[in-house]
Amino acid sequence: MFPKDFIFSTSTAAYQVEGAWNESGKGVSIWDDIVHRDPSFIADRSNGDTAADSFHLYKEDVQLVKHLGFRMYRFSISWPRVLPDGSTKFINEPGVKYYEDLIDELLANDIAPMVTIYHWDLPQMLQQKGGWLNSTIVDDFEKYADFVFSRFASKVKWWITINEPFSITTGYGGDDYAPGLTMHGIGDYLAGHNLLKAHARAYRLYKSKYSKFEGKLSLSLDANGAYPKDETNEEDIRAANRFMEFELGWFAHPVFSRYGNYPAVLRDRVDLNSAREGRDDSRLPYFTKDEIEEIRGTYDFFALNHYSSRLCTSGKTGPTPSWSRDSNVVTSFNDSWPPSQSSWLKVAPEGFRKVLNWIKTNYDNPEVFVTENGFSDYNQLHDLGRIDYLKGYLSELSKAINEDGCNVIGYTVWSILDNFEWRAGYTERFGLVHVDFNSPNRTRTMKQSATFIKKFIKENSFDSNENEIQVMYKTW
Ligand code: GBH
Repeated sequence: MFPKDFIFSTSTAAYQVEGAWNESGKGVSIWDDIVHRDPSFIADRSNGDTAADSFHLYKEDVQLVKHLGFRMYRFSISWPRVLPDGSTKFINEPGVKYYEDLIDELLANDIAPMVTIYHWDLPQMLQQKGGWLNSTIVDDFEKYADFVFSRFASKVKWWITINEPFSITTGYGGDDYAPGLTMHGIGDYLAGHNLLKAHARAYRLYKSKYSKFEGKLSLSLDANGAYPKDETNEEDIRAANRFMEFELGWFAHPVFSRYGNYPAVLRDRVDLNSAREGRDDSRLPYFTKDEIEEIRGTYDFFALNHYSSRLCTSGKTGPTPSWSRDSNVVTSFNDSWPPSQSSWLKVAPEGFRKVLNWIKTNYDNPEVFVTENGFSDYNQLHDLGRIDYLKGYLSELSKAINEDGCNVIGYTVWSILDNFEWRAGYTERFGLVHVDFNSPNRTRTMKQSATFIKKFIKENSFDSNENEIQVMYKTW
């Protein structure tokens, strides 16, 4: 089903699995801050203080990754674990050592590390001066990235600067994530602007200072698939494309398109709405010509996080002002799409193929690495929903590669382990491996999907799996 050198990977993020939130000199992040200050921010009032305890159990995690046959492991570095107040003035060597040990353990087991430099756990000290809203964050991030490269570039060949800038903006414009600000239609665009600049800085720094290590860099962009609500309605077709431009194009166009900068439809709509609201300036900041050039082309591959899809029709929704109001797209789900434990995640595998083709068409068929894809259950070992999901999404991925000519080089399951699912706490579980969060040693147990994926990776096909899954289903 997949090319010979295709890479299967699996992933986690620091705050979601490590725990040890105040151990060995670690500083406080915006997630540590919000879960302690406002427990009601999290569905089950839980937090990541201990999480899956991967800070202590990383060797066990590496063995699980290896056992399932993955050739790569994507994890993130906690900024405040290595630089407690965010700046390079204070380096927390025990924190640095944790990642050195993890990387060495992976390499000793023939697993390539893919390192995410920023997966949402901003040092609280930087949030105190505005976090991603303050343009000084661009320098702070560049220095942090420089530090990370200086310590790890000789061993790590795959880098993600920033995970899901779109999701990060919702922490400033929609209160979905820390820091939980609600500057709809303003804070989100400001944060997005600085996130793009920060990514570009880190990328250019690597190319000028560390290129001898020949690493590959990108930023992970999250995108839903978009279906016109009525496939025959011209306006719905335009709405679906507008949704793609607003969610994915917002960050992809400046980096991956031929001319750079924000997508025209985003620029035009936010400018127009801003003027209508009587503002002097657009809520979406402008890049200078130099900035457009600095950001354009800062990638070695396209990193895509994809989970689900939306039906799109045009119409007003959300507060004024807001990103959703600006998009003029109303989204919904098709009733026929099977649910997961997450309200935002319905199973629509063809949407995956659509997104891959959209990237191929719009950005000149770049190399794509799928850096996240996965399904949430509700604390199960017999996770047949996840097996169906993976089957569906892997099939569509193989069609995108083999029939459509999309240049996809790797695929990552989110996640190897059940972990702290941000605002959902431990109520939504994405692991191939179950974690007992009530046991002091955070017992790990393989779910049925772990057996499924192991066999699939080994045989590069579902064929023999088919029978086995049915047999397993019967025994249970
Ligand atoms: C990823 O985000 C993250 O990178 C990862 O850390 C996370 O654990 C995983 O997916 C599963 O969530 O509730 O309607 O406001 C995926 C993209 C975007 C999905 C924001 C949830 C909130 C939608 N996410 N979205 S809603």
